[in-house]
Amino acid sequence: MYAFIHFTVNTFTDKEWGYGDEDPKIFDPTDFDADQIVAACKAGNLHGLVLTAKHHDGFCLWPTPLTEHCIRNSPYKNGKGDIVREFADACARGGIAFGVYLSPWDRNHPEYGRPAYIDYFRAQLTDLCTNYGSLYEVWFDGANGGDGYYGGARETRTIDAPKYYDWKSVVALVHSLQPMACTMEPFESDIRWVGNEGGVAGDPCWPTMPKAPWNHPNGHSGVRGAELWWPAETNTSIRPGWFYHASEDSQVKDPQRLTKLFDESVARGTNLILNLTPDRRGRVPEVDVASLTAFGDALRASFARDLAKGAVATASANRGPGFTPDKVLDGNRETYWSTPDTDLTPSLILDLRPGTRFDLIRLRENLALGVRVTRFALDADLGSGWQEIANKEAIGAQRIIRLAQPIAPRRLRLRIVEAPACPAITEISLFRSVSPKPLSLARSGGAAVLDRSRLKVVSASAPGAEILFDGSEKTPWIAGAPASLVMDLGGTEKVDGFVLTPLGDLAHPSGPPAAYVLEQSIDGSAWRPVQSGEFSNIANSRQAQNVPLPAAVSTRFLRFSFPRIATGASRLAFTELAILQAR
Ligand code: FUL
Repeated sequence: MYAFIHFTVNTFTDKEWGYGDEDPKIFDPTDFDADQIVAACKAGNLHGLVLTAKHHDGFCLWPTPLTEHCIRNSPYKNGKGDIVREFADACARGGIAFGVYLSPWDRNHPEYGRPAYIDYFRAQLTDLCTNYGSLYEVWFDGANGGDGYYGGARETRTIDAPKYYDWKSVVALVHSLQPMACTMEPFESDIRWVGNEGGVAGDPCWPTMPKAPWNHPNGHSGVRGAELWWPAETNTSIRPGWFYHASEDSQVKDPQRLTKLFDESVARGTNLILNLTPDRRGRVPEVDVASLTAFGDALRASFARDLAKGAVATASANRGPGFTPDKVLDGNRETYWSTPDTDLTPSLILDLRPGTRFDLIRLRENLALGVRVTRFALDADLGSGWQEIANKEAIGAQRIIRLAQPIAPRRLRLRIVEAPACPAITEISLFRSVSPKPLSLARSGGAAVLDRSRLKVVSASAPGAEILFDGSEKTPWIAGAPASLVMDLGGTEKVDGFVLTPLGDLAHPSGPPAAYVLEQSIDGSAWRPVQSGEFSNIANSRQAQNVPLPAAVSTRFLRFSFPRIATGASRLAFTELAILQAR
């Protein structure tokens, strides 16, 4: 587990994606403290940190001579600051690993989309890979191409990403400068995306993939036996957004939610990169630190003592001296229990010390010898014979099973149900989970939402738009793009924003809207523009889109237009449209 840190101009503009036309002067953290951020990571048991050295807006957090869109032109330390350096140094002091995120998409650069930008991008990468000590991960974001400032052109530029970037050579460049760094996420890189930004890995999540570009079902679950070693990293943010927004202060994932996240990522054998959002001071907000601390404390306490120690291990077979069943208890990840080549479905029994009560079971294979176990089962003998308590696919480097309740059986059995080769199990450990201390996270009441039952559809570009007011995030309105919708609020109301909820299912054949245009009318015939904008990152992160208006408007009718779809889908869909009322 390690941290993602999203911090840049967006922190100051309250956006998720900057357009690239920001004035560098807005980047001005008042109390930046990389040590505080590293301490927050460590409290949450996060052993490294990947910093957005440059996000899609192109603003560089290091004083590069290659662009003016960088920290040199900000008031931070009078243009003498270097946030990348401060993080690298703080990670070294704190004993955690350091990595960088460098967005390939650059909405600021005039040459984006043309060959000259590739030279620039590679020069930036070289800079980051040579001047900031050792990096453990270099993150290349898949979100590429679209509209942007592009040196003032303000236009849409599309690229054919694999051809344009030539990822193989980019990955080779990183490896030549930083031999220990893993690259993430394009095809040909070391680590793959797990397929959602909600922090959920497939169960199972195989580390192998076909030697072909990433696609959705494969990325999420991996493909058993496929030829490429391309393990998944699970990513999500501690808040709904990737960047800090004061409006999300009451939506920090609590320690129980972080524990679930652990179970759905780390326990399924993937790395978890958990994003933290430094605020305008340049610190991780106190509530997030409190949640991380309670989560980290519980995790450390849960895994502090292996309760399998002292058990007696026997097995249906073993490969001979050096491969005996007791190897799963010796705490050494190099030694393992194995069977003769032809014995593919053996079992191993642990006779536990009386009173051993546990609810977490950790299994590991000796990864150097491959991912051998296809399916396994766990049985417990609670005094009346064997009872199956788990039946799963995939062990790999780590598989943690959490039981609904702690149990105290006399014996525990690992049964290999299916495997193409004899197993090589290095560890079976048992733990008793400690629940995180409940936190009273201040949940503000949130904005007032206009009573749904008063909303009426006056006209819409596709039938069935009333479903947007049914309170269910499962039932979409589906339309062609461009789409539009006129609604009657039932009377004149003071409106100060709206919330559009996309369909959560990334595999659904429809796609969410990429942008909106909002107009208002008192009488339903004379219209005035209110605001337009993009739903940044909606394609990958299906969070509810909370759109505040700069000032409240008094109106009876609202007209929403959705000019295009955020994905390549041919139909547009979303599930709810709530109107926020000024208090
Ligand atoms: C996405 C980006 O578009 C988001 O802004 C964020 O950086 C996330 C980690 O990756 O693709």
